[in-house]
Amino acid sequence: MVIGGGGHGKVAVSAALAAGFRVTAVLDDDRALWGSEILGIEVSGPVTGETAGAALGLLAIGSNRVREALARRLSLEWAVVVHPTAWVHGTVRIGEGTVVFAGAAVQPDTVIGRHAIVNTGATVDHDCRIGDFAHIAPGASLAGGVEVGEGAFVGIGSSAIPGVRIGRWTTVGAGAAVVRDLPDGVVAAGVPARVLREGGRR
Ligand code: JB2
Repeated sequence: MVIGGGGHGKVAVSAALAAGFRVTAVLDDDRALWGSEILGIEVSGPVTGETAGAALGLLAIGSNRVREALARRLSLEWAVVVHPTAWVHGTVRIGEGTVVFAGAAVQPDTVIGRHAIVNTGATVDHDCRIGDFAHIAPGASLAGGVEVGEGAFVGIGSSAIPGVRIGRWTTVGAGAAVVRDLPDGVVAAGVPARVLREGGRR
């Protein structure tokens, strides 16, 4: 059961199917989507414990805050989905509900939390720590030993040098280069990345 019938849901369904899961339904609260299909699978709703039933679930909504809220509200068993073209070393630990999309690479001894996203073609080097509900966007590159806090969003094509810490619920803009630690809850962008705004959340 994939929860989220938007763009992220579509990529999540494709990854789940490629990984060999049987996707029986896509749930969404948006009535306008009910009866439509994602990759041949019907979208229905609303999103409740009852509609999800006893299925193995996957939260497939890009917003880190929304995934966090739904994970608290729904008590399902959550799938871990790794696209078959992603390369994940055997020592990597991945929390429930996390997805690793096509072409991503995750190197030894990295730990990824729950309901996180390692998006298409992202690379996560050795000994990284990625928190619950974090999102490493397509093509982003984390060097060894990088820490990404809970709920942080690391934007498309950005990079982080070895050992830096990206704070909880912090947003890193597209193409940014993180060369020093970023505090919790900020928006940072640029090369090198500078804090643009305090209190950023997504
Ligand atoms: O609070 C919510 C909520 N907010 C949005 N509760 C519940 N139950 N559902 C919510 N949604 C649902 O998530 C909406 O009804 C909508 O169908 C879906 C979000 O779809 P959308 O296409 O707007 O975004 P997305 O999250 O699937 O994809 C975004 O993030 C991805 C990572 C896009 O920016 C994609 O391009 C991106 N790849």
